[in-house]
Amino acid sequence: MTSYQFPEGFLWGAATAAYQIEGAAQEDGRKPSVWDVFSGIWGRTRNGDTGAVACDHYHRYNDDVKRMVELGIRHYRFSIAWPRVIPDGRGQVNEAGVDFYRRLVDCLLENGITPHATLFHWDSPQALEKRYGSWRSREMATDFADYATAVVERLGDRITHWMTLNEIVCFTHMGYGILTPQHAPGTRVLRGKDVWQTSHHALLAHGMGCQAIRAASPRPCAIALVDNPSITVPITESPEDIAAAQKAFHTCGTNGGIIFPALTGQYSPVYLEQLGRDAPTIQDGDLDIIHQPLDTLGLNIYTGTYVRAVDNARGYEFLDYPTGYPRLNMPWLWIVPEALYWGTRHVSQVLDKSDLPLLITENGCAAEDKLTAQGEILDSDRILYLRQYLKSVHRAVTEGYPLQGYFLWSLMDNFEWSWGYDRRFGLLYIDYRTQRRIPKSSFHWYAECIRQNRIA
Ligand code: GCO
Repeated sequence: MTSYQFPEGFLWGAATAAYQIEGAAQEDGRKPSVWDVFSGIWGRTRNGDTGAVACDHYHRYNDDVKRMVELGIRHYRFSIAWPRVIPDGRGQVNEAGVDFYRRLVDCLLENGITPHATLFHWDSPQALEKRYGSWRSREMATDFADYATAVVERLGDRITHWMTLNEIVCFTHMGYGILTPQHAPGTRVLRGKDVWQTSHHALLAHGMGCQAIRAASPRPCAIALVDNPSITVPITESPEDIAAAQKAFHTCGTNGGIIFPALTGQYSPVYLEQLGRDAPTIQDGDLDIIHQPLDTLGLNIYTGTYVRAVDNARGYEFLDYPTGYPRLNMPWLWIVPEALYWGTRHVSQVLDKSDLPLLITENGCAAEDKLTAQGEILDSDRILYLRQYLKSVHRAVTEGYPLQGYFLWSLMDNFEWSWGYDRRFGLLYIDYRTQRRIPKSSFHWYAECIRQNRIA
């Protein structure tokens, strides 16, 4: 019997992102992001929802930090909105926008909570979309680096944990496409290559961003990339299936073209071959810029893909989910708890980064939360999900992989991108009519895990 005790110092946290919670879209000099514009077009999001008000966290951050204290987290991951800090994308810094983050971070620090700031969680300034089509242009990378410099010069005295870009694939491959893209800016392009060029530019932005942060930080700091690789999970743990899952990690999702160049300095050769004419143009020196030393890698993992060894040219196959396979309240949210373990292990063994400290920067689920007549949310489904996934985290830690902490997505229900407010991922239920925060059962359960430093 294991008690699922975590080692001393294991870091427990929760995560959010600016556009999903802040609201105050037009306040204190903020100008529109691509998500304001995109969600403002009827039909792009469920019920026409936008982030204009969201959880009104901009005005309620004080109360939200109190909730964090009740929860017991000592680490909080949030993002900084580029269009608040540099409303036109480049040029003039809006000090009033920076001040919001000063207030927030001071409040966190006063409460013993370490801030982990993501510089970009998808809300790029609309001005740059107009100027050059955002990620379609290489200029986006230099503008991002300048924005990173502006933020770190101003906030680097109180923030020492930085994350560059969140989930490159989601704002490039989901924001640009040959068919109608689901994410902002929602740009149709002609060729697969055009899409791959956008993620290549994002990789460059990450690399230049790392250089900018290091140059601007007044204090020693830790820099992370946050990625959401597709996780291959061996259907059995036979040596053959494990080898198959490791091999398949290169070609699963977009791994070979995103996490591979970021961590190894090379697009995975097998993956490049598979891309063929869709591969991006890579200029001399790009890969060196992209491949910056990292202090931490952040992994966002919600699900996984089963793989088995077979006797074909590749030696593996991806398995479909059978009818009736359990999932939670998103079409892609298949319950595959082992993905947290295998994601961690693949970084060590497939990407050959066994010394790189890792954080789970997001894990959690949407459930069909309903308020009971007594005003409670009894989300035993979320607890079931989290408990299984945390066992997988525990296994990775116990086996000695350098996994240092876990951020639950999300602290509170929020604007779930094209799903609007229709999907709830929070530990705190938000009543959007009144902006009341109601702790769900999972909130109390997670608080107990943190208090005991074990899976409760
Ligand atoms: C991410 C997304 C989050 C989503 C969450 C649930 O980083 O994965 O940015 O913002 O809300 O993943 O889909």
